[in-house]
Amino acid sequence: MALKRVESIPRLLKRSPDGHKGNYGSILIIAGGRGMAGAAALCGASALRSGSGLVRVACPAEVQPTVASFEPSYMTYPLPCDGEGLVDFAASRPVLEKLVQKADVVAVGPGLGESDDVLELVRWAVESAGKPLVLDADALNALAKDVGLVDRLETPTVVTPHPGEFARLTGMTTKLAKAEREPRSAAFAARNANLVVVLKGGGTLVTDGDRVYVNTTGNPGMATGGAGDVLTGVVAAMLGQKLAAFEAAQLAVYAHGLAGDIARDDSGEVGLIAGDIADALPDAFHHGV
Ligand code: NPW
Ligand code: AMP
Ligand code: MG
Repeated sequence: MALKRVESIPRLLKRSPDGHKGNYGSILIIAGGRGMAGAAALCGASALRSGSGLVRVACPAEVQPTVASFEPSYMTYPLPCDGEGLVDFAASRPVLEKLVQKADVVAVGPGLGESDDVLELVRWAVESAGKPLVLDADALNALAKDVGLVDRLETPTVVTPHPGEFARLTGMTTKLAKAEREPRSAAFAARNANLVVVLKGGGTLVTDGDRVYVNTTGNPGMATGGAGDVLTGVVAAMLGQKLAAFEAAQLAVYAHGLAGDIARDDSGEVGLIAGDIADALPDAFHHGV
């Protein structure tokens, strides 16, 4: 059956005068690793800049002071890690079990690195967290090792692969993932009614298998390390503000691209870095969404 094309952009509800931080989403981000503290920080800061009420970043203990030093407005939690700065899942599980109880949304992946423990972490998030999920980057690389997990998703879940990650997830070449973006991403999303796929790149696609949205914002200046880690935080923030998964993903990619366009208008494409996108998010939400 043909995909229904969606063009209108959902909006966030206007904030109530007596709103408080508990109303706008408690986000748990599990991210970061040796040399990739920035991925966790960009994700956490972007969730805050997209309206989240509270953001908690759980990251390997080795990088926690660094992640904390980037931004005072989120909380950070050290996770036991191995000698390489990678999450030790068995030792981290009790910490994560406590944190997840306080969370409305859980985002997993940016900068976690690759290890068997990341797959254990993703299994736990899918099978036990019981909260809407955003899976990105190394969470997707882990998922690729046990892709049948997507058939067991029981909570709304947004996956945000770039074409390379999508190719790993589906076992196809990056070339094919790019050439057949719509049917391939829609077929993957159709595996589970809880699953929404955001296939990134110029003209990012959002699909739940029935509907597709093709993003109209963004520019090639956003082809810069960390831009995707920013998006993960934005998607989590939209879910935390009570949008359903498809609409959350749609608004997130639109606002993220718009922030990239605002940053580009300020300083051009060449020197644009991911932090500029995060910094432009408030403007995107204030003036453009
Ligand atoms: P190629 O070369 O074209 O065949 P990886 P990553 C492909 C963290 N980061 N269209 C492309 O393949 C992340 O969060 C941390 C087509 C490319 O070589 C992850 O945890 C940062 N192909 C980790 O690093 C900032 C595309 O995929 C390959 C494509 C690894 O993430 C950086 C690279 O992908 C980074 O975000 C496209 N649009 N985009 C930090 N400051 O801490 C990508 N590809 O191997 O998954 O590596 O995306 O850099
Ligand atoms: P990642 O590869 O995970 O860092 O994600 C890159 C982010 O930048 C995604 O949100 C992409 O959609 C966006 N991006 C990368 N290249 C372009 C492009 N040429 N045009 C628009 N957006 C892009
Ligand atoms: Mg990425």
